[in-house]
Amino acid sequence: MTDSLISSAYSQALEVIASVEPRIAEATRQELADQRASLKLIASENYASPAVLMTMGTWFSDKYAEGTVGHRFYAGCQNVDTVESLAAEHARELFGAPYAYVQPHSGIDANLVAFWSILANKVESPYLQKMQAKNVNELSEADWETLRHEFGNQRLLGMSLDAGGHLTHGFRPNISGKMFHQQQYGTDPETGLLDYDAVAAKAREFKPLVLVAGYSAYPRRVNFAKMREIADEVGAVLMVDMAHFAGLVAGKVFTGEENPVPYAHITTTTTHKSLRGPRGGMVLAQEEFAADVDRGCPMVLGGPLSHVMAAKAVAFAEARTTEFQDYAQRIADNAKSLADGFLTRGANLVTGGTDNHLVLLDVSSFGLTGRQAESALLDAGVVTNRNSVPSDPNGAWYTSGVRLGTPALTTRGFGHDEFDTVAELIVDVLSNTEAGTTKAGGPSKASYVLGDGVADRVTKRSAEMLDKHPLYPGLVLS
Ligand code: DSN
Repeated sequence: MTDSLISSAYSQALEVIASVEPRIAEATRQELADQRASLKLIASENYASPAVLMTMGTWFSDKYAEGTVGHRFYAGCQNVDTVESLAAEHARELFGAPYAYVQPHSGIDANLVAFWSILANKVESPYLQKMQAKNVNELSEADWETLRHEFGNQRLLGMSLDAGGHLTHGFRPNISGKMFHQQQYGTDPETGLLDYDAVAAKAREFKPLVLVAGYSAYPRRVNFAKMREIADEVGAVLMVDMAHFAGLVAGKVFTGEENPVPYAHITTTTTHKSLRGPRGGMVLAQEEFAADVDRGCPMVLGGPLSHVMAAKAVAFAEARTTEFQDYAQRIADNAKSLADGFLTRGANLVTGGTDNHLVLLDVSSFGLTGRQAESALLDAGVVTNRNSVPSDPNGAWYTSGVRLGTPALTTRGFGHDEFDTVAELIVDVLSNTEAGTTKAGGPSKASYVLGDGVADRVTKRSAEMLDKHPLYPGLVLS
């Protein structure tokens, strides 16, 4: 697609929007301008292609399609069937998965579908036998009570939030920590690395039904063969949440034992992070779980977003190219450059480095909380998110870390030298930020004072790099 086509398509679309609600058209223009002008380092964000973005803006948005391909609760789903089948087919091929479910609206939804399907598949219950025989109406009150008891009494073991796991991996306040009896595994207190022997010991003692692997803020690769061995030893289902690194799997950077798909019973993901598709989720599964995952909508999810499933198909088509594989490799190479840039300037990184797409910077040596660091960086046009570090003394709200990822700026074309400069700029901001005080004069975990002139000099250096690597080059809005 040529630049002029994209420019005129978006310019005209914004005119149509402006004719109804000009403030939304204006906010949309401003969002592009802001994204173009900032260093986006949020590890879970990216820039989808114009083809992916445009696919989401169509009349597929208007169609209800609860159910699954060829088995809908609404008439007139023939084109949605085409879209969903194609997206699932691309996903199966891309990841080498026996089965793909492309309906989840987000990663959390995908995880809920996975939990549902594991419970439905593994828990012995009269409800399930009758449901499978399509005799749900025959369930007695006692059957339902048994089901509630059995579903509610299962165990899940996942990585703790402060070690890098996700809220849905059994964090107590999250629904996953309430629907299961849960325990969490952490990382080695000295190295910050996963200790497979410790995970195995915990699994042997706790005997979970579900062992969850995968992470949102762990800067290292995981050996999924070892995780599967642990799951098999204790009779657990291995569920892997690869939301953060799906692009590195699709791009064949994570292969062999670092590719979760052949080892996990169920793999979940988002489609918009390193995979660079539309916002959404997906479940990949071994055949034994397929029928239950397929009941995700309407058992767990609302109606599928057909326009987003269409965009997933487009994104998966992009991800099967050699260009995408090159992109995925550059994500990992750039993360190393970023990490080295910090280490040579004396900053502390959780685990001492990275071998995936993210680094976790411990900002306590700058005398700051994660919240203060995140805010000061934003003042200088560097967009990050604060994040807990293992055993974080500042908890999950203020935190002691900042998580930084390379997928988005790698899409813009940043390379080794630019990521080294990004580390330099971040260290400049943090070294010149002081923790503030509360109104009462005590130490504050939120307020901060950024030194004079720092934001200006960092923004200027960033702009030089951003101008060299424009976002959506050729897209000019009239
Ligand atoms: N919000 C995603 C992330 O930033 O990692 C996960 O929920």
